[in-house]
Amino acid sequence: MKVNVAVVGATGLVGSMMLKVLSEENFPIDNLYLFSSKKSAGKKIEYCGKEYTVEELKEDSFEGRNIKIALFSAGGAVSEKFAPIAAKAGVIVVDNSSAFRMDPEVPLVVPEINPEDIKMNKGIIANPNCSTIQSVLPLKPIHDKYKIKRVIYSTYQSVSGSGIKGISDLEEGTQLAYKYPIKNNCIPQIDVFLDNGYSKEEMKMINETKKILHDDSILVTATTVRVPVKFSHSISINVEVEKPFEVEDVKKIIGDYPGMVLQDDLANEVYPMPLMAADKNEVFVGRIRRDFTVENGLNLWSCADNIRKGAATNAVQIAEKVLEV
Ligand code: 11C
Repeated sequence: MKVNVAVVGATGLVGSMMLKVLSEENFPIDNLYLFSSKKSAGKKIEYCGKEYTVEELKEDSFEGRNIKIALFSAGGAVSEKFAPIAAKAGVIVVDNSSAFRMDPEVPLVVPEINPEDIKMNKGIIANPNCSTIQSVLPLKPIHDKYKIKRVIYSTYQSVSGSGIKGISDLEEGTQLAYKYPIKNNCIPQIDVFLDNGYSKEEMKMINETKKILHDDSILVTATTVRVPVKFSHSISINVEVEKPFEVEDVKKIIGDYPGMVLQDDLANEVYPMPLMAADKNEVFVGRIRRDFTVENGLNLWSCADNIRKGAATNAVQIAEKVLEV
């Protein structure tokens, strides 16, 4: 059955990728509606050989159009205002912003991990932060089998996480997205700092991990860093589990899990890298090895395209699940 679909923020980096992934997935679209701010309204966008005009998002944009699903990626303020309006009009919103992620009434979904949470939606489903998605995927089979006690994230995040301005800072040296030059540099600040000394990005990773894995007992800490890479985030993940494990088994359960590709062949110097993960929908995991400093410790390395699996692909996969339930 074909449905009417809207993309809010259609002219942005993630919005454009949402359209690309929708077409790659042959998403069953009847009518497509594209929305943006007033500034970008009127732009023409081609989708599957047909030209669409981007409309300015207004309070009545969702009325009388029988829109089944709206993918939102226009920032937190737009989501805060318009996602409830859309939900009230009967639309199911898949929201890529952080506005509703920690709302107990809103499911936070990685389709390979907790698709059943979609059923409890009241009109809004949240798409997690990009760094969280590619971290919780390898953690899920480990947690199911060995029960995770503690996680330490150290991230190496690409400039595309800051949108077009981040790419411009790397390629043109503009300093629109960051206070400091990003070329030849690493910036240990992603988003604003909070009173507890952590950045907002670090707290997103900490809180979203527990919510997606349905386990508040897991201890999580994070350091998030911007690096001069265009696409794909990389995360070093240190894990401590309750039960003894064999490294080979951890490799197997990660390789067997949907949505992930195991790249771990030291003899041939094979491991995930952002350059190779870019423009792919999967999460690539490797460098899986024992952490000898604690009883049941493990180190691993995850790379994924932050605009695809970290944002657009995960949102479209949620939308596909919505049609299934
Ligand atoms: C970054 N992770 O790389 C951020 C971008 O909460 O969805 C995505 C922010 C979010 O800068």
